[in-house]
Amino acid sequence: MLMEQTMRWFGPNDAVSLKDIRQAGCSGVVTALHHIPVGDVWPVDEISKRKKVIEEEGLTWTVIESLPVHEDIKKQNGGYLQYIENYKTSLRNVAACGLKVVTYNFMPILDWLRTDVSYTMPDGSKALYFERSAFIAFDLFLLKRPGAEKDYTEEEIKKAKARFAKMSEAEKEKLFRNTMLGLPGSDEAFTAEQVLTALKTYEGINAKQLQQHLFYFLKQVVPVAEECGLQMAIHPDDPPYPVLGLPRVVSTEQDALDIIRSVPSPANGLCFCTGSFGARADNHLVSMIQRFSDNIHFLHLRNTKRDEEGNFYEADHLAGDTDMYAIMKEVVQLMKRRSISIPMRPDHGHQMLDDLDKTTYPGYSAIGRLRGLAELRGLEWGVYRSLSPVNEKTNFQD
Ligand code: DNO
Repeated sequence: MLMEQTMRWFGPNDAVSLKDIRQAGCSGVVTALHHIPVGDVWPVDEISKRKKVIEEEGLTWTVIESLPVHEDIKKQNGGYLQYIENYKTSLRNVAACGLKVVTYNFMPILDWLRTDVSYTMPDGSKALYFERSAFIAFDLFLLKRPGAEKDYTEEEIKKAKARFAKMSEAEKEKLFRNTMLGLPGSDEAFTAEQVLTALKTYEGINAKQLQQHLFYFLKQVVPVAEECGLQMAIHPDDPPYPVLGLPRVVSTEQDALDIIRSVPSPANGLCFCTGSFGARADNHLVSMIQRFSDNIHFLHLRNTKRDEEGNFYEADHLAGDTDMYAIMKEVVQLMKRRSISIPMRPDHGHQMLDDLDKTTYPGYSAIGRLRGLAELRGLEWGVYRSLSPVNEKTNFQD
């Protein structure tokens, strides 16, 4: 079996249409009800309405990305018990509508973070970039997070100061805007006040506690997911280490192992994002896929190129530090062994060609993702055929 090929779609307001996604060669989309406030129940009629729109275009709603977890659940305060109940109801509702995979993350306050969402590559396309010195400069001199200096070495602070001193006002403004992008699917950027206030609410919550809060949440919701035939898939932290003094609990192989062991169940799994896990040199992706093979319910395939200073940019899908051939081979073998098809999406893509003049959500322009998907699809097909008897399959579309 081959992977189920999908793309993320941000809903009816997305500049990339369902038709575009279908023409890129996808059979499904990955989406969410972004208009429902985080923590509220997803009602059956809203889910079925969205599902119908997708199916009318000849696609399936393959994965929910994301059913977001309310901040109170992460902090175990305020209305967290009610929010967990709401989450369970949403799970039951999405299952009743025939959906199967639910992605979520447990990153405090923010989702993925970059310092530059239009970093120019040598070929003129634009990539997402995380530059450590620029990030430290943002933290110290733009956000002005109280106590931030404690998180960095003297050397790092010196470099960040020098980096900041060389920035023009426009560059500073861009750094601020890019770092404070809102949550996926939202056009509303964070303000410094919002982030500083939210950061305060995490004071006193260390990684151990955040992990306990995650396990508590999983103990509550995984049995419900299992009972209604759903697979939960936690997305790793991006970048996979602490930022802005916030704890992180989904960054390493050990983190993933602890999560899976906290509630052993086929419903308790991972969204295996090669881009997020791959931004750390100590995450050995192929052996992680082998180790977690029974619990990988969704794949984000993407590549990053790191340097010794902790900077990374998003490389072409087959370039960068991650050996995509080795990953693909492992996944193809895993799917053969388990007789399953795992949904996959090319995660992010460079902004290129006609898309350079369009406004799309950073990382989610159509043509760059189409390129990534096409390369990954060809790679998968080549690996699949090379591991199959010659007469087993002759055509990709069969
Ligand atoms: C970034 C995405 C993440 C992901 C969430 C899952 O492009 O992979 O935003 O959707 O973290 O909850």
